[in-house]
Amino acid sequence: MKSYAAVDLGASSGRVMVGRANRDSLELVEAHRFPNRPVRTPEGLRWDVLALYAGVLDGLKAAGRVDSVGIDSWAVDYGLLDADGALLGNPVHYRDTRTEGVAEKVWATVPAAELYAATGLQYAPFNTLYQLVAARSSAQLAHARRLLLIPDLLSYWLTGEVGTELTNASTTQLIDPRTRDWAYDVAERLGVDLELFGPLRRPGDPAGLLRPRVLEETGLTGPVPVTTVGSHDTASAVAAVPATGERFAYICTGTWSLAGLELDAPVLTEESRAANFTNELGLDGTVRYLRNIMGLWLLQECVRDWGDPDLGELLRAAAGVPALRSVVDAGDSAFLAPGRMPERIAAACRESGQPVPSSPAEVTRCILDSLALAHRRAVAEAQSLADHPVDVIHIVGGGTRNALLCRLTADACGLPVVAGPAEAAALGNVLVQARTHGVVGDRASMRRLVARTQPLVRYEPQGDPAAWRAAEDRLARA
Ligand code: LFR
Repeated sequence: MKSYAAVDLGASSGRVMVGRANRDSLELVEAHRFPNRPVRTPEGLRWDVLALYAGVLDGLKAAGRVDSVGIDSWAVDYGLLDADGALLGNPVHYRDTRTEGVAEKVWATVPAAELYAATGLQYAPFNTLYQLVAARSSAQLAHARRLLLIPDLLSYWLTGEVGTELTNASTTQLIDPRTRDWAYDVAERLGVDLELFGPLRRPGDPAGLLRPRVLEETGLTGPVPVTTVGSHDTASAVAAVPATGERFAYICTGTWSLAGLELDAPVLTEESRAANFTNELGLDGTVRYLRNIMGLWLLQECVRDWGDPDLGELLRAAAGVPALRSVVDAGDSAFLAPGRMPERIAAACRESGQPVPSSPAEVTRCILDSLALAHRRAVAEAQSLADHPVDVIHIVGGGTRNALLCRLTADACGLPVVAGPAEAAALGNVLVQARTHGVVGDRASMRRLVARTQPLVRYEPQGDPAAWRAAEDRLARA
């Protein structure tokens, strides 16, 4: 069996996984996991991208013999290179505040409705477009000759070749989801130089060979190709959703919850814009029609604030707290920035006239109820906006380990939830490499392979649907 290294970088940790696949089996082993610790510098919040690259090299060394390497990470962020190909500064973190107020400036030139019609992208303050407009008069941008999204930057360091992977490029707000090419008009009107980006690449395209120096560093024997995968982690995760039919919704859980549908064409209606659904691109020209929900970030930040108590105990205690006492809007970008999360959640409850959760167990319950409620809304609205009904919800990613969240989501949505796999992004990354090398079949057979080989847990909806409806109304009135 062939071996594929999947580099998968998340907001709080990175990993190099080794996948082995053929038509009947799919195995994934962790070679190396390393922390991703953003740094608050005097200039703002930055990614420590050199530490990440060091983690990738250590991981490739630990991986041993591999037939190919694929890289995926979170979206929207980038590094700039100067004329010598050297990195200009540390990439800015998407939770940095530099884009505050920038959207309004952009909309003064290209109205929000026009921007949505042209790019299909949700409003999020961190879209690359807003970041670039925020950086417009910076010395770094003035000196930049190349802009590489995070996975493309790592790929460049590994191979010396530049490119812009399409699924991740679709999160920049500079891609037209109908043509799957650049939104030239938007870029021109907003003064964004598309020449900064390397040529577009699609999942499956070759991305170069590990450089001799990288082979030396990692002890690998060449040639080792880097294969373009869905380099947006969410695109890779959606590729590994173990759906066996067409009528499914997915929720990719982790730091974020990305809840939505896989479609053949974008939904660019005004209703869709008002509901803030995004049309990002997936494998094979598919559209990931989804909503960003704050996700387990809310809990991660609280846990950090509480001094890292045992998560298992916290969740057991939260399961015993009465349901739906207070809920917050888990889609609210007011929760985007780090810090003081328990206080911010308490304040949101107080301001909406609900009981204020005080113990960690109560706050945890409030967060999980709120996430389940946000999942319910997103799944219901996506179905109606896209006219694409579903019978099942697949939860993939780290949140599948949180049984309470999966159960609450099934109850809130009134639909069965199939949870797993937890390492969906790494599996999707491996599967695209395996497909490119002729080892597995098309998208549907990749999904069937995941369904046959990975442990999945099914949750049937229970409880009182009226209670969720009432909580939803309460939140809508707040
Ligand atoms: C998830 C994710 C989301 C994207 C957010 C920011 O890891 O990639 O899809 O909206 O991070 O990049």
